[in-house]
Amino acid sequence: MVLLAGGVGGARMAEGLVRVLPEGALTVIANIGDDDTFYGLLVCPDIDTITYTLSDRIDRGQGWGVANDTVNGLNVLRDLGAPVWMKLGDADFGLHIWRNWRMSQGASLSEVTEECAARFGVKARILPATDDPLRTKLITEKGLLDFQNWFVGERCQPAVREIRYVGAEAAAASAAALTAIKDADLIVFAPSNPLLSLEPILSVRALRETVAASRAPRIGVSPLIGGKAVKGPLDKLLADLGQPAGAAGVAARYKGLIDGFLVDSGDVNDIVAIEADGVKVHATDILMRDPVGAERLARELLGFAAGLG
Ligand code: GDP
Ligand code: FO1
Ligand code: CA
Repeated sequence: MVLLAGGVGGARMAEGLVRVLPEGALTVIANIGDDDTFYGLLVCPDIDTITYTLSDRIDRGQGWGVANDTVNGLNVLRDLGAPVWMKLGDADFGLHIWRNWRMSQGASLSEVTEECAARFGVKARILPATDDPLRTKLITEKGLLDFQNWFVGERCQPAVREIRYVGAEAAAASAAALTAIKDADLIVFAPSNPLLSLEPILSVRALRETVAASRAPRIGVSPLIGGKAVKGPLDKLLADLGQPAGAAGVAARYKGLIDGFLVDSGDVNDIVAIEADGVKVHATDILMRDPVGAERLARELLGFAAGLG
């Protein structure tokens, strides 16, 4: 089974699925559009959020970073006059140093991601969408901003006019990710941000084409409940860009790529529009309050998929 995933929404869905599926059955294909370099170190927030969640290292309150992490390293960087708006904790720095060390020895991002997951005892395969650079950039009222600059540095405030996935056209899909999609008997679109997490993955042409051609059931989960994001800027972003809102707006973005879509029980008014596109809808409680709630949603998703199959 394949899960296309961003950070927090993707990681929660992954956590539910690993609790239900046989060990080794889940491959998570992660967004790398959020990646950036800090102090010369490549940082991969979505891969790391998934890895930390599935290894139970995650700071659950925050949704990213390592639980109970300290910021001694960052404080030294501040004393030295470096910019410190990105809160990289000490334990998190350990992973970034290791990743960069392994890559300086010639390992690919796919290799280090899989190696890290194995060492941390993650019971799923985690793969970046591509080993090539692919960066989300936003054209805003304040000019062109790198993703983390807009998201963390500017707290998502500057209105966004356009989103670009720089490097997508030249990026080759991860070979392992392509094989996983081809072999999958179920493809799930996590309740991730479509614009900032899943569309960067799908901007890698071969990945999109392989999902489009798959005969397996393909199911999305809405990241919006009552038109509002559970967390993050998705609702504001859709409004800024003048894009269709709500669960139906998200489902429409995946037209031709999904066969089924999970919406919240309160969003039954969206069902007619989604089913008009030939997508079957299942309405339920789609909020994952904790790992047990995520497991419950994963079971419902698998039951819905079996009915579509
Ligand atoms: P990010 O990379 O950390 O921003 O995470 P993702 O792109 O994977 O997920 C962000 C989206 O997850 C947001 O739009 C949230 O609304 C959505 N989300 C977070 N938690 C939940 C949840 O429990 N249920 C659902 N349905 N969506 C969620
Ligand atoms: N998000 C924040 O809002 N503020 C931070 O200081 C921050 C630091 C950070 C460090 C490591 C990491 O892996 C993620 C971090 N995030 C932070 C989250 C990051 O911006 C993600 O890209 C978001 O989930 C948005 O997709
Ligand atoms: Ca992200």
